Amino acid sequence: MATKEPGGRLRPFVTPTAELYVQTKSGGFVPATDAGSWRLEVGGLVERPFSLSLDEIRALPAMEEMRTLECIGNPAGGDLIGNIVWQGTRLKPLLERAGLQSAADEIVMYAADDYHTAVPKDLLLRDDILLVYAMNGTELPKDHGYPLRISIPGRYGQKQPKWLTRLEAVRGPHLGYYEQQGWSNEAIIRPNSRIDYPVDYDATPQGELVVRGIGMAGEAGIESIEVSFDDGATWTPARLVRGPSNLVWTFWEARWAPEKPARYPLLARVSDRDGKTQKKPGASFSLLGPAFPDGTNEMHRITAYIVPASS
Ligand SMILES: Nc1nc2c(c(=O)[nH]1)N[C@H]1C(S)=C(S)[C@@H](COP(=O)(O)O)O[C@H]1N2
Ligand SMILES: [Mo]
Repeated sequence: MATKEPGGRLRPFVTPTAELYVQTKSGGFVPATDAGSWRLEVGGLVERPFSLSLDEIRALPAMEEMRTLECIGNPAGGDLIGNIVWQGTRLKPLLERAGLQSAADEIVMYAADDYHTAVPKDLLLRDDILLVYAMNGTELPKDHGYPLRISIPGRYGQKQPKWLTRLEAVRGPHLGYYEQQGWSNEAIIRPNSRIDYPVDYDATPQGELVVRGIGMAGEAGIESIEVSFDDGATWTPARLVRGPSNLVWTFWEARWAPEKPARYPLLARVSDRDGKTQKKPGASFSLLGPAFPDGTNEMHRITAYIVPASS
């Protein structure tokens, strides 16, 4: 199963590592991390601080899970999203080994590039928080966080540091690198979707088309994805191809036979199982884009440019 992307290439359900977007605060800068001397420290308000080498982490019980990663700055229809099979180990036993003091309410995650961000300690104590050392079956590449990153369900990438070096239990609130600049401190994934085919303004011959795209919601999961061929006046339910869990994007498709050659405004919208849905793109202007500060729930709008079949 694959959707068309600009240029007509097939988009695979699992994103090849080389095609995953890279989002790093200091542009292309990648901190030098020497696996021999690198350690993960667990400290702060804990009973028993300790640190582990990469080999010690790799020796812990391994687990793997497919999860979609998305940037809070991803605009409607954007490419700052990908779906990866991550390999690593569960964090929870390590936090239990350290013993969080009751005074701690947040855990700050520090990284080798001086990135930092914090989450409530109860979130990191969940069973499904992963320390990740491989993606799609191979060691993390340098730009994706070698040697270690963290995977936290339901949150945008902002809350999931690459090049992780230290977990520090604190009495919060601790505002992280992006949070200090006004980005959401929750960074919870909002319902979002993209239309991949037809391609915005690409001359598309009239006929029966299979309109395709992706949808993503938070942990609530996707209830429905609908597409409109008349800028939201009427909606058609799309057929969904779901991943193995709510943490994975959903592919969607809908058949459409445009009546005549014309330009049609297409919209797609996700509704999640908590009743949240997407809103029509507005005219509001923000210097940092419509995704600031909470991530966008605006629908992706494209113009399907339908031309006579013979041309
Ligand atoms: N250390 C560190 N971790 C980081 C970042 C960063 O700049 N430094 N950027 C975050 C953001 S905003 C996103 S969206 C994801 C992107 O991960 P990727 O580059 O592997 O796609 O990494 C997150 N983890
Ligand atoms: Mo991001």
